[in-house]
Amino acid sequence: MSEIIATYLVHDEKYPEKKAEEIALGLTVGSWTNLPELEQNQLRKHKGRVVSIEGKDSEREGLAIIRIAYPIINFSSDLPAILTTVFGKLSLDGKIKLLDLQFDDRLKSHFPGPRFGIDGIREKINVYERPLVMSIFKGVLGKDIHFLVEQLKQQALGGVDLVKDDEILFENELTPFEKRITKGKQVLNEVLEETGHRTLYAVNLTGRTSQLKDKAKKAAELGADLLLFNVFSYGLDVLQELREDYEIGLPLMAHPAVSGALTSSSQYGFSHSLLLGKLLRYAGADLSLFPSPYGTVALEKTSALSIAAELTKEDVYKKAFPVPSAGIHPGLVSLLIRDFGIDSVINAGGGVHGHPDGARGGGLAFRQAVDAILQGNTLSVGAEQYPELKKALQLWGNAEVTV
Ligand code: 1AE
Repeated sequence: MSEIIATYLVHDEKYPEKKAEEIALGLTVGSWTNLPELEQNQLRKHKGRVVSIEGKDSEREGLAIIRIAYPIINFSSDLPAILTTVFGKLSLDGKIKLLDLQFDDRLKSHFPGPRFGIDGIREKINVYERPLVMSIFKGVLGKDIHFLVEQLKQQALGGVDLVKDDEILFENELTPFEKRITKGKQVLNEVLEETGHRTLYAVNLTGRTSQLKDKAKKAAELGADLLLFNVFSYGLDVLQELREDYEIGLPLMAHPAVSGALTSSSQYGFSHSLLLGKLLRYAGADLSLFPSPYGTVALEKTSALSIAAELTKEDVYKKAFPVPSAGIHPGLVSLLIRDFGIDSVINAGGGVHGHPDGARGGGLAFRQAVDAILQGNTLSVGAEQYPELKKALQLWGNAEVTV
């Protein structure tokens, strides 16, 4: 029988065996023991199965890992149905965290994975041998399109590969969505002609859910490069809808806004690897942003690495880019490359715009830091050769490691 296996961490549970049986029964057929034999037989194929219980003798009393298998005949093959089955009412029932979901091949066939993935994004910009560098618009609320375009130009002149909208930039009269795409495209083409460097722009897809697909199609018609999407404000299934629409056909960059409310507790919610890694990849994100272990909004290193592992491990789906973010500056580049490898995106807002030479200087400093590390040098040695990198390290410091 085809099943999905959910792994839970339970706290303060004196009788994990009992809890596991309650879950297996309660989230599937409910109470059935008093039903007539015929009905019991009919319900048997729908009943959840306790796969394992670990840590029942744990010294840390009450902490256990429980695995439950749910028959896939119980739900339709979509994330809303799956999540409601495995973590619907249960998410409200005591100290319980959903760590992982194991889909079998039949169930996986209902999920698209990234349309482009790491290889597809690399092909778009013809960059293969290094991490990509991304910069974020900053301070654009209340500013007009000329300001935005100039900021985009400066970032691109610094040699970054991607520029993303700030996730808090929504539809507005000064910098409307369509104008951002057309004017952005124009200036990035000018930079391409001038420097030979191609930068892609991820425009923030926002607004009511019912309008998203039409807006995304319009973006594709206008020649947008990528869509940034605040997926956790909408839901994973909305991301999947965007991914599966061939008329949209654009790479999707998933922003983690709101996800902290679902992942941060050690006792409740989802694991980081499941929500920001596995499920985003299955639903179709090409890039997943998450807090790095070193910046201003830091994740524990094991959590950040577990997200990256889910996005990049061998699977039937294309790999998605890990984008460890928040408070990133050039002095962290050696750590980022050591921990996330070259198949990652180094992403910074303040660390680009706050450079003494402006956004262009900030972009250059990041690219120089990457070059220095990949040439086998330390950042300090790179700084002797590159003035912009030197200024960045003087300003923000240098978490020097040998990669
Ligand atoms: C985890 C998301 C990071 C993000 O979106 C953002 O705007 C970061 O900005 P900085 O690099 O911390 O200035």
